[in-house]
Amino acid sequence: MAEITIYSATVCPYAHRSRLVLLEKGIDFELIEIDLQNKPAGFTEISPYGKVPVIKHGDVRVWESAIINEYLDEVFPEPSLLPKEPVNRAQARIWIDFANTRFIWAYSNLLRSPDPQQQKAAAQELYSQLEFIEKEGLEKLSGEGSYWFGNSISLVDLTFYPWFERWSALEHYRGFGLPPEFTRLQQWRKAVSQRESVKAIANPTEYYIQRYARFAAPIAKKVSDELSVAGKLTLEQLQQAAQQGFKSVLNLRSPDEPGFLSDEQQQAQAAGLDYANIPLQSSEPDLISTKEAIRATENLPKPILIHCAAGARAGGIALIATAIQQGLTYEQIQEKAQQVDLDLNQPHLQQFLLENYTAKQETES
Ligand SMILES: N[C@@H](CCC(=O)N[C@@H](CS)C(=O)NCC(=O)O)C(=O)O
Repeated sequence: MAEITIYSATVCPYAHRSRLVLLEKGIDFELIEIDLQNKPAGFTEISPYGKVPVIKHGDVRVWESAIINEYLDEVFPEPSLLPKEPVNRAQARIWIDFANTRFIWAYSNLLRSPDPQQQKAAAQELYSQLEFIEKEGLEKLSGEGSYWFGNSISLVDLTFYPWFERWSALEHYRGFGLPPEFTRLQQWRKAVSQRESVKAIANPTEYYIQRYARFAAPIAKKVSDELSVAGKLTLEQLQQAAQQGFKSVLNLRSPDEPGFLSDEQQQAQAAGLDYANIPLQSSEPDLISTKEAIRATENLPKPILIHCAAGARAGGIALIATAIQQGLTYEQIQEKAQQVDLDLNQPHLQQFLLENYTAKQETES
């Protein structure tokens, strides 16, 4: 039986760190892959925070990647992954803390933020952190070597590296490549990427681009906690919708529209989503179908992803349903449409507004 069991997820950079430490030390371990979207029952009995990584060593359980890594370094001391001198050990811990409290935060902010202004600020923040690593870390501590502390790999290298293996996703979604002016950092990334341990579990660029799509490229506009709106969906996006926590899909396209996915219902259901198809014309208002669509928004499990071809009909229905459910005023509907960039002139929505708001305004005046 393996000495260590690690509960991990391939996509997770924190678990990646601890797997690298296990490999660098040549520890015999068993890896249990956890599907984070569908965690096994009772997982919190193993992982109190419900997160990966966690290791089991006999009766001992350790969680939090940075703590796991130090535990492994103490229990399996060869080769040592912390410098010998207390002052350098303190330095190493300062950098591990920097990774955990500052660097990862800026990195995720840039990747996850949907707002271009926030992305700009996050990119600036991340750039200054890279500069800090280059000048205060690598230039001062690496000497002639390529690793953080010179010629020997340490916990600091393995702590940061997983985010650098995933840099292609940042480049793809945010156009933020690793700045070429940080030459030490470039050299460091290359040296670490060539370690046997790193190569043994490296994933290709495409893997990260695909897996990070759900954070970096939201497929839908959120109109309320219950309703979001999208244009046409690929089969992969249907699966992403399920991963993002949607419970059902309402398709407003007619089966004879070009590009209608004939097996969308089966695919949605296979991904665990409830499904309804209520065809709505895109150019003419249609009271009966609109009512049916609104009824579907009431009956389907929430949150619902409503979609059509370009998102206009879906936007109209989502706004009508939200207006009814939340009792919105005309001004509030206008405001919401503006916030999420939806078109108020969509025919079904126009008809609803005319019937409900103009009439009301007339009786009030
Ligand atoms: N501070 C933790 C972070 C671990 C973490 O956030 N893991 C994520 C995957 S990358 C997770 O398990 N998320 C599942 C969840 O939060 O439900 C560590 O260093 O181990």
